[in-house]
Amino acid sequence: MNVFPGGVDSGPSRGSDSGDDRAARWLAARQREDGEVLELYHNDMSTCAKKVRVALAEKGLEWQGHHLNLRAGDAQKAEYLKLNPGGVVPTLIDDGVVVIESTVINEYIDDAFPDRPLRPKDAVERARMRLWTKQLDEGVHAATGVISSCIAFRHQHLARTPEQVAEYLAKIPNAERRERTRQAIELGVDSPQFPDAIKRFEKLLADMEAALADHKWLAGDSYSLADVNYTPYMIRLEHLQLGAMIDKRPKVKAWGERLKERPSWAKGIGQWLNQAYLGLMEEKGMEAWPKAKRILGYV
Ligand SMILES: N[C@@H](CCC(=O)N[C@@H](CS)C(=O)NCC(=O)O)C(=O)O
Repeated sequence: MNVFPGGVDSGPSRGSDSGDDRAARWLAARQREDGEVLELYHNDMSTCAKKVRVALAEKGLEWQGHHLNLRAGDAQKAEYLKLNPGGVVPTLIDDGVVVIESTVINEYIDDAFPDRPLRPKDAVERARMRLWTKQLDEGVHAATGVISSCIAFRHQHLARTPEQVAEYLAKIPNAERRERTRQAIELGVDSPQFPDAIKRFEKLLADMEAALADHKWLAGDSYSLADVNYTPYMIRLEHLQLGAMIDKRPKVKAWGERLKERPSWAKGIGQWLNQAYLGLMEEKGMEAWPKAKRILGYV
């Protein structure tokens, strides 16, 4: 199935030939004896897409990518909406089966490809893992969208014509997300949503610091989907020049460094970094920091 024939990308680099990569290819080949290739509809800088790319890398799975330009409304096209009615990335296709919602996709990947498990065996740790991933879907991801759009991404929209922006907004299927996005584009960091979104991250990081005082990874002693799923959100804070929120928490900072040392970081995030986005987030993040700092009460 190929919704956007022109948009097929090559997926993760196959250039290097480390022992890790050879093991990964062997594993992928073994798991896909039927010849089927996983397909991922994604975007280079989307947090949710990064989340799934990191999980696929942790599993050593090969995949074929279809890269969508979100600002141009690729995810709002009728063909794509048949796969993902919310008009968002990512979407995974496994042997013709369409799986949406990044948290669900990552659990699906762990179920369908049980080698190198990403969920703790212990029931308590597994419950903790789900409490972390649940929070992402119940506010933290939305807060990321608010912060990212209010600070930086609004400028990508504002560079387009008012008619294009109106069309983009009108095509957002979810009314709440449509309104959040409209306010972010029109008002930037003066959006009424901005302060609560920043504070949501402050609470999240405080909770993480407490959890990481007790164990090495978020849910316990083993690396799990909790760590996978939050990896892109930590790097987003850094890109938006909000790294001071992490720096004041030594355990979160050290955990963030451990995430970056894993080969899945380079494969799922590092090699996809888009310089145009990075430049915009850096410039606009520096402009927004004084306001963010005031909201956070940092001196
Ligand atoms: N709950 C969804 C959220 C997905 C989502 O919000 N994706 C964003 C990128 S991170 C998107 O595709 N936005 C569409 C747009 O910007 O037009 C999931 O976890 O998969």
